Amino acid sequence: MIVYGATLSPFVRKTLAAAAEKGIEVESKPTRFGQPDAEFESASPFRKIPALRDGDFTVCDSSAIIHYFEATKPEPALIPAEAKARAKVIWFEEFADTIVVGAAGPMFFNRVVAPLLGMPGDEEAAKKGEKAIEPVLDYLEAHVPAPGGYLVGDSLTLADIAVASPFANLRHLKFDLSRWPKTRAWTDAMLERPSFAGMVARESKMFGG
Ligand SMILES: N[C@@H](CCC(=O)N[C@@H](CS)C(=O)NCC(=O)O)C(=O)O
Repeated sequence: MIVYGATLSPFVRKTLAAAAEKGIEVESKPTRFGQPDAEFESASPFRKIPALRDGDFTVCDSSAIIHYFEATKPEPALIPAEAKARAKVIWFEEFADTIVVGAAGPMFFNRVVAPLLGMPGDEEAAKKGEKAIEPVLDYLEAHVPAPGGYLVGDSLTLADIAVASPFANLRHLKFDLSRWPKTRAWTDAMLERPSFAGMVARESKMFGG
């Protein structure tokens, strides 16, 4: 199986971490921004990352790909069967993908990605992200468990993976989390899991870390 897209994307990182936690072997294939790539585009018609190829089968979107992993290799389950737990997991995933990334994304794109691509960053948009993330972090501070614990139930789920993933981007941004110590401790512990650690270390090297 091939997963297309650079791990700097929180959606790609989330997908690769989910594969690793489930013991699914995938080849990670970064795509080049703005460069035509027929193989990738046949898996992702709107050029969004991540996309997946499994033989003749292709699909894009991190959630769709992770559901494919879950259906093809049910154990260990990252999406619980029990109704309330499943609903909470999907909520945390949605919260991470839209609310956390919605605030962290403009900071990361305009302060990190744009300079890497030789483009001017939009500092106004980055500053809006900085303001927007404060209530998001306040919410998480009230919900995260102690380091090593889980957001839903007593085992690792997609909720933990999805919420932790964009915190690697905040780390690359050197975003100061000292006002949210529980969130910082829990996300640091999550990003130290073998499913994330190697990826995040390779990314950090790009920024001299
Ligand atoms: N809902 C999608 C979001 C994917 C997404 O927006 N990826 C961004 C990178 S973080 C992307 O491909 N951006 C390039 C573009 O919009 O052209 C998912 O979960 O995979």
